[in-house]
Amino acid sequence: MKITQIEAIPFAIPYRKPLKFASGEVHVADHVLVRVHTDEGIVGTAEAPPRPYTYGETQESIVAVIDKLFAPQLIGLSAWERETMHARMDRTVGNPTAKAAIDMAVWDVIGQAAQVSVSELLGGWSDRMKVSHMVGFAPPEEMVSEAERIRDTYGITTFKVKVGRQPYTLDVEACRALRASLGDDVRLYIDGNRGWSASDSARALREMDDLGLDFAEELCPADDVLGRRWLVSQSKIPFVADESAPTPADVTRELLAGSATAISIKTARTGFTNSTRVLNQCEAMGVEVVIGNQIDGQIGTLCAVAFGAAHRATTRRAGELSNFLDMADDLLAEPLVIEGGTLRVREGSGLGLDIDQEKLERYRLDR
Ligand code: MUC
Ligand code: MG
Repeated sequence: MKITQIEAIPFAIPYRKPLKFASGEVHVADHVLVRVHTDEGIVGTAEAPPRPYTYGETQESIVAVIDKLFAPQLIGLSAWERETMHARMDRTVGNPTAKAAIDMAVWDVIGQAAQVSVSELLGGWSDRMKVSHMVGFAPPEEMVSEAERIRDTYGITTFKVKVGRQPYTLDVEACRALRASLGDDVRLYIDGNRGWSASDSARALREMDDLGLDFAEELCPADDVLGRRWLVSQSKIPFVADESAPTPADVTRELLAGSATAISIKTARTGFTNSTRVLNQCEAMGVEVVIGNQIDGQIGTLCAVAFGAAHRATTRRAGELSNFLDMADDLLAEPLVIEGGTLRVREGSGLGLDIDQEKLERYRLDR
């Protein structure tokens, strides 16, 4: 089963409600649909979300690196030759979401060929995950009403609160308001996207000590090397590396350096192959993980839940699987549904995703 073509199709779907956080804002899902075609007629699909503030990729750069470098290096290989594919893609540094989308689309091909769901191939632990919702920057009362709406509509009871604003007390106030109105039955944790200094992070954590936060993510930059270690060494809750640990090697470096004590796994940047490596590393080192969200659309979310549900360690915490709720539309023929705070893996072989062709024609930017 040989790879005959790799398509990189840019598309744009607006957000009904933009997501704002310390390192950026997302108003439009300007993603790239990746399709891997084979000579047996099987087509694998995934999506790559450009996050210039996190990885330096843009929609144009993702299309260019796939069209000009990856597709010519991979066409002609058997879809089973995944190590060779990665060795060839890794000749090019960076470009994590472009590589990850190809990796996941190839897994989709393999699942379809084997007539097994990718989630079962990966581990088959469960057919669902509990969902955590991300609450972006807004005045505290709006953050509270958003969390209440999400809880009441979808049954979601875990919230990741974006922090990292100046002054840090604004975020402390928002977290306090969320805990006061949602009560002790919900789980809360925070993500600073490197917005605070190490010392403000330490102050904020102290001032929120009574809020029962589950963990804290990227409060200050990992590049503030000693400040970050100092902060992590005094944190009473697990400290998650997200954008500072986008590769298996970075995960090792951050953990061994004492710059993190837990890891966010995002299939959007490590695909299924390197997410498995990261998960295995974390399990072997006794480090907790959380399934993160790269502000994925429904295709990316289906990939994240396929991986997260497949493993015991990733189902211990709710996965971040709900950002797509804020998009005005999407490309899946059958939209994802979150019910009772849970998202299910798609049944069927491969990833089980069907693209609505009419919607693709409407939103694609290359015609
Ligand atoms: C997150 O967890 O940080 C925002 C920036 C990014 O790289 O991912 C999102 C969510
Ligand atoms: Mg994060």
